Amino acid sequence: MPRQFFVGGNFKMNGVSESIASIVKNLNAAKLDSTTEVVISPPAIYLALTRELANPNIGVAAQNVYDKPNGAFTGEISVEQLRDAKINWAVIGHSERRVILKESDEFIARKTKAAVEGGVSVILCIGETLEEREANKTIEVVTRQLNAVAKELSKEQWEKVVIAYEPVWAIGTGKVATTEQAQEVHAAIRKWLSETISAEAADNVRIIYGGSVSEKNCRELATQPDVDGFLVGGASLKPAFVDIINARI
Ligand code: G2H
Repeated sequence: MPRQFFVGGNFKMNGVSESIASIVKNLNAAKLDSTTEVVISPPAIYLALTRELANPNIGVAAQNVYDKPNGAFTGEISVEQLRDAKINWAVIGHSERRVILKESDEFIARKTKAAVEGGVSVILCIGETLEEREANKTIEVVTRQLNAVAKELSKEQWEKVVIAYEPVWAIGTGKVATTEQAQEVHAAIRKWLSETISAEAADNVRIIYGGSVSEKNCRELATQPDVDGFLVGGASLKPAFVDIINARI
């Protein structure tokens, strides 16, 4: 079976109830490619509102989750609390959290495990910085980030993960990876899945691209054999998000 195209909208720390409700209502009313899985990720405080307003075919993701089940962890949200709010997805390991909040590969791996074991699917973000790309370390870096997660997950649990390759130098910069650059890294990630996890995981796990995806560049990126969709930041707040969801029609 072909992998289902996947488009995530990462609102980051943007929006208030009125603007988020308006984005969701526009999505509800739009004609979306029914073969594409759509998941939107508002700030935590608007998760319940978004879940309540969004059509059932639109998934909702938290932008983070903690690796412990409960306790004295001020400011954190558990997997059980997400499930209680009917949130079935979490973005984990976004570079903004890796870089600004100093989240380690191991911490991200533990959070991924906690989410998957608790029934929350994961959009796992990986990617290299400009310095790492210029030092020809792209594959080494994404492999290191994936190996940390592989230590925590069983082979079967990878079916609950969507891998988002997001080169840090392309995030919010307007500088998108070329189709060749994206395809090259996605193919290397699929080879890693095949060699490290299983042939099934290589066939089934979606590898999506993130970093300045827009309605202008999405169609060409979507033609690449190992690009199974997108994680969209800035453009997910705009009407153009619908065009990105519909990149293949
Ligand atoms: C990368 C992406 C969404 P943007 O962070 O995760 O954001 O599309 O704004 O580069």
